[in-house]
Amino acid sequence: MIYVTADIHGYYEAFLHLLREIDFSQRDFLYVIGDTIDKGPESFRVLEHIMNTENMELILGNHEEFLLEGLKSRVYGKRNFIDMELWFKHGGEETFEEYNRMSAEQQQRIFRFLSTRPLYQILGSTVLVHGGVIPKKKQYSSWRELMEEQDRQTLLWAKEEFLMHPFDINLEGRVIFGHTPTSEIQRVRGEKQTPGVVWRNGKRMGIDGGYLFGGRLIAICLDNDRIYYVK
Ligand SMILES: [Mn+2]
Repeated sequence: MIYVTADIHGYYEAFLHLLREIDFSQRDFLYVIGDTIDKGPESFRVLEHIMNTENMELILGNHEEFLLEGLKSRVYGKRNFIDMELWFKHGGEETFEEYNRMSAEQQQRIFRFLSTRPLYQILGSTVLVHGGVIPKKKQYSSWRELMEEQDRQTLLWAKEEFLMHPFDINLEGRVIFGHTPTSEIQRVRGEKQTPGVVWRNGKRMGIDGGYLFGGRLIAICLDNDRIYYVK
Protein backbone atom coordinates (compact mmCIF):
# COMPACT_ATOMS: atom_id res chain seq x y z
CA MET A 1 0.00 0.00 0.00
CA ILE A 2 1.10 3.58 -0.64
CA TYR A 3 0.53 6.12 2.14
CA VAL A 4 0.93 9.88 2.35
CA THR A 5 1.34 12.08 5.41
CA ALA A 6 2.45 15.67 6.05
CA ASP A 7 3.57 18.27 8.58
CA ILE A 8 4.97 16.06 11.34
CA HIS A 9 7.00 19.04 12.63
CA GLY A 10 9.26 17.16 15.02
CA TYR A 11 6.56 15.15 16.78
CA TYR A 12 8.38 11.85 16.61
CA GLU A 13 6.12 9.94 19.01
CA ALA A 14 3.06 10.92 17.00
CA PHE A 15 4.84 9.85 13.82
CA LEU A 16 5.59 6.41 15.31
CA HIS A 17 2.00 6.20 16.48
CA LEU A 18 0.84 6.92 12.93
CA LEU A 19 3.11 4.19 11.53
CA ARG A 20 1.54 1.74 13.98
CA GLU A 21 -1.96 2.90 13.03
CA ILE A 22 -1.36 2.19 9.37
CA ASP A 23 0.52 -1.01 10.25
CA PHE A 24 3.39 0.20 8.09
CA SER A 25 5.59 -2.65 6.83
CA GLN A 26 8.36 -3.33 4.33
CA ARG A 27 5.77 -3.99 1.63
CA ASP A 28 4.38 -0.46 1.98
CA PHE A 29 5.65 2.92 0.86
CA LEU A 30 5.23 6.25 2.64
CA TYR A 31 5.50 9.72 1.13
CA VAL A 32 5.97 12.53 3.63
CA ILE A 33 4.99 15.77 1.95
CA GLY A 34 7.18 18.17 3.85
CA ASP A 35 7.68 19.92 7.18
CA THR A 36 9.20 17.06 9.14
CA ILE A 37 11.12 19.54 11.31
CA ASP A 38 10.72 22.64 13.54
CA LYS A 39 8.27 23.41 16.35
CA GLY A 40 8.05 19.91 17.88
CA PRO A 41 10.66 18.40 20.25
CA GLU A 42 12.43 15.86 18.01
CA SER A 43 12.97 17.26 14.52
CA PHE A 44 15.99 15.19 13.58
CA ARG A 45 14.59 11.93 14.91
CA VAL A 46 11.74 12.37 12.43
CA LEU A 47 14.01 13.40 9.58
CA GLU A 48 16.58 10.67 10.21
CA HIS A 49 13.91 8.01 10.51
CA ILE A 50 12.75 8.92 7.00
CA MET A 51 16.34 9.16 5.72
CA ASN A 52 17.13 5.72 7.06
CA THR A 53 14.02 3.97 5.78
CA GLU A 54 14.26 2.82 2.18
CA ASN A 55 10.53 2.70 1.58
CA MET A 56 9.93 6.29 2.68
CA GLU A 57 10.40 9.41 0.59
CA LEU A 58 10.43 13.03 1.65
CA ILE A 59 9.04 15.74 -0.57
CA LEU A 60 10.40 19.13 0.50
CA GLY A 61 8.40 21.52 2.63
CA ASN A 62 9.13 25.14 3.44
CA HIS A 63 10.69 24.15 6.78
CA GLU A 64 13.22 21.85 5.11
CA GLU A 65 13.81 24.80 2.78
CA PHE A 66 14.44 27.03 5.82
CA LEU A 67 17.09 24.58 7.05
CA LEU A 68 18.66 24.18 3.61
CA GLU A 69 18.80 27.91 2.96
CA GLY A 70 19.95 28.64 6.49
CA LEU A 71 22.84 26.20 6.05
CA LYS A 72 23.72 27.53 2.62
CA SER A 73 23.89 31.08 3.88
CA ARG A 74 26.13 29.93 6.73
CA VAL A 75 28.36 27.77 4.56
CA TYR A 76 28.66 30.14 1.63
CA GLY A 77 28.21 33.35 3.56
CA LYS A 78 25.47 34.44 1.22
CA ARG A 79 22.09 35.80 2.08
CA ASN A 80 19.25 33.86 0.55
CA PHE A 81 15.64 34.87 0.11
CA ILE A 82 14.96 33.28 3.45
CA ASP A 83 15.79 35.30 6.49
CA MET A 84 17.25 33.38 9.45
CA GLU A 85 15.13 35.53 11.71
CA LEU A 86 12.00 34.40 9.93
CA TRP A 87 13.04 30.77 10.31
CA PHE A 88 13.87 31.23 14.00
CA LYS A 89 10.50 32.87 14.56
CA HIS A 90 8.91 29.74 13.13
CA GLY A 91 10.61 27.28 15.44
CA GLY A 92 13.93 26.96 13.62
CA GLU A 93 16.29 28.10 16.35
CA GLU A 94 16.33 24.79 18.22
CA THR A 95 16.60 22.87 14.95
CA PHE A 96 19.60 24.96 13.94
CA GLU A 97 21.27 24.52 17.33
CA GLU A 98 20.71 20.78 17.26
CA TYR A 99 22.20 20.63 13.78
CA ASN A 100 25.25 22.56 14.95
CA ARG A 101 25.85 20.01 17.71
CA MET A 102 26.06 17.12 15.22
CA SER A 103 29.22 15.63 13.77
CA ALA A 104 30.41 17.09 10.47
CA GLU A 105 29.67 13.75 8.84
CA GLN A 106 26.10 13.70 10.06
CA GLN A 107 25.60 17.33 9.04
CA GLN A 108 26.77 16.49 5.54
CA ARG A 109 24.47 13.49 5.31
CA ILE A 110 21.49 15.64 6.21
CA PHE A 111 22.48 18.46 3.90
CA ARG A 112 23.02 16.05 1.00
CA PHE A 113 19.71 14.31 1.68
CA LEU A 114 17.71 17.55 1.76
CA SER A 115 19.45 19.02 -1.29
CA THR A 116 18.40 16.05 -3.38
CA ARG A 117 14.73 15.74 -2.36
CA PRO A 118 12.01 16.49 -4.91
CA LEU A 119 9.61 19.44 -4.72
CA TYR A 120 6.70 17.30 -5.85
CA GLN A 121 5.81 13.82 -6.99
CA ILE A 122 3.38 12.75 -9.70
CA LEU A 123 1.95 9.26 -9.14
CA GLY A 124 -0.32 8.55 -12.09
CA SER A 125 -3.15 11.05 -11.66
CA THR A 126 -2.18 12.03 -8.10
CA VAL A 127 0.17 14.91 -7.36
CA LEU A 128 1.90 15.24 -4.00
CA VAL A 129 3.21 18.67 -3.03
CA HIS A 130 3.76 20.57 0.21
CA GLY A 131 2.38 24.06 -0.40
CA GLY A 132 0.22 23.90 -3.49
CA VAL A 133 0.01 24.62 -7.19
CA ILE A 134 -1.47 27.59 -8.99
CA PRO A 135 -2.80 26.76 -12.47
CA LYS A 136 -2.35 29.58 -14.96
CA LYS A 137 -4.83 28.17 -17.48
CA LYS A 138 -7.68 25.66 -17.60
CA GLN A 139 -6.44 23.22 -20.22
CA TYR A 140 -3.37 21.05 -19.75
CA SER A 141 -2.10 18.03 -21.61
CA SER A 142 -0.86 16.39 -18.40
CA TRP A 143 -0.16 16.96 -14.70
CA ARG A 144 3.48 17.11 -15.71
CA GLU A 145 2.81 20.13 -17.89
CA LEU A 146 0.99 21.84 -15.03
CA MET A 147 3.70 21.01 -12.50
CA GLU A 148 6.56 22.10 -14.73
CA GLU A 149 5.18 25.63 -14.96
CA GLN A 150 5.11 26.02 -11.16
CA ASP A 151 7.84 27.94 -9.36
CA ARG A 152 9.63 26.76 -6.25
CA GLN A 153 8.04 29.46 -4.11
CA THR A 154 4.53 28.28 -5.00
CA LEU A 155 5.28 24.59 -4.49
CA LEU A 156 6.71 25.24 -1.02
CA TRP A 157 4.77 28.24 0.27
CA ALA A 158 1.43 28.63 -1.57
CA LYS A 159 -1.35 30.06 0.59
CA GLU A 160 -4.39 32.21 -0.26
CA GLU A 161 -3.90 32.34 -4.02
CA PHE A 162 -3.91 28.54 -4.16
CA LEU A 163 -6.55 28.03 -1.47
CA MET A 164 -8.97 30.48 -3.09
CA HIS A 165 -8.25 29.36 -6.66
CA PRO A 166 -11.29 27.90 -8.50
CA PHE A 167 -9.03 25.06 -9.63
CA ASP A 168 -11.25 24.28 -12.61
CA ILE A 169 -8.66 22.50 -14.72
CA ASN A 170 -9.34 19.78 -17.28
CA LEU A 171 -7.06 17.12 -15.77
CA GLU A 172 -8.42 14.01 -14.07
CA GLY A 173 -7.03 13.30 -10.64
CA ARG A 174 -6.07 15.38 -7.63
CA VAL A 175 -3.45 17.33 -5.76
CA ILE A 176 -2.73 16.23 -2.20
CA PHE A 177 -0.99 18.91 -0.15
CA GLY A 178 0.00 19.87 3.41
CA HIS A 179 1.38 23.18 4.74
CA THR A 180 -1.90 24.86 5.69
CA PRO A 181 -3.84 23.23 8.55
CA THR A 182 -7.21 22.22 7.17
CA SER A 183 -9.08 24.36 9.71
CA GLU A 184 -7.06 27.36 8.50
CA ILE A 185 -8.05 26.55 4.90
CA GLN A 186 -11.67 26.56 6.03
CA ARG A 187 -11.20 29.85 7.86
CA VAL A 188 -9.58 31.49 4.84
CA ARG A 189 -12.39 30.25 2.61
CA GLY A 190 -15.15 31.17 5.05
CA GLU A 191 -16.19 27.55 5.49
CA LYS A 192 -17.33 25.86 8.68
CA GLN A 193 -14.22 24.90 10.67
CA THR A 194 -13.72 21.22 11.53
CA PRO A 195 -10.16 21.02 12.95
CA GLY A 196 -8.03 17.95 12.33
CA VAL A 197 -10.05 16.59 9.41
CA VAL A 198 -9.04 16.13 5.78
CA TRP A 199 -10.15 19.02 3.55
CA ARG A 200 -11.58 18.04 0.16
CA ASN A 201 -12.54 20.37 -2.64
CA GLY A 202 -12.85 19.06 -6.20
CA LYS A 203 -9.34 18.14 -7.31
CA ARG A 204 -7.64 19.28 -4.09
CA MET A 205 -7.12 17.51 -0.80
CA GLY A 206 -5.43 19.07 2.22
CA ILE A 207 -3.97 16.67 4.77
CA ASP A 208 -2.21 18.93 7.30
CA GLY A 209 -4.40 18.20 10.30
CA GLY A 210 -2.66 20.88 12.40
CA TYR A 211 -1.32 18.37 14.93
CA LEU A 212 0.80 20.99 16.71
CA PHE A 213 -2.22 23.24 17.17
CA GLY A 214 -4.17 20.50 18.95
CA GLY A 215 -5.41 18.95 15.73
CA ARG A 216 -4.42 15.57 14.35
CA LEU A 217 -1.73 13.96 12.24
CA ILE A 218 -3.31 12.59 9.08
CA ALA A 219 -2.34 9.84 6.66
CA ILE A 220 -4.16 8.68 3.56
CA CYS A 221 -3.78 5.34 1.82
CA LEU A 222 -3.72 6.01 -1.93
CA ASP A 223 -4.81 2.48 -2.80
CA ASN A 224 -8.17 2.62 -1.03
CA ASP A 225 -8.50 6.25 0.13
CA ARG A 226 -8.69 5.19 3.74
CA ILE A 227 -7.83 8.02 6.16
CA TYR A 228 -5.89 7.52 9.40
CA TYR A 229 -5.77 10.00 12.24
CA VAL A 230 -3.49 10.37 15.25
CA LYS A 231 -4.49 12.72 18.04
MN1 LIG B 1 4.68 24.28 5.59
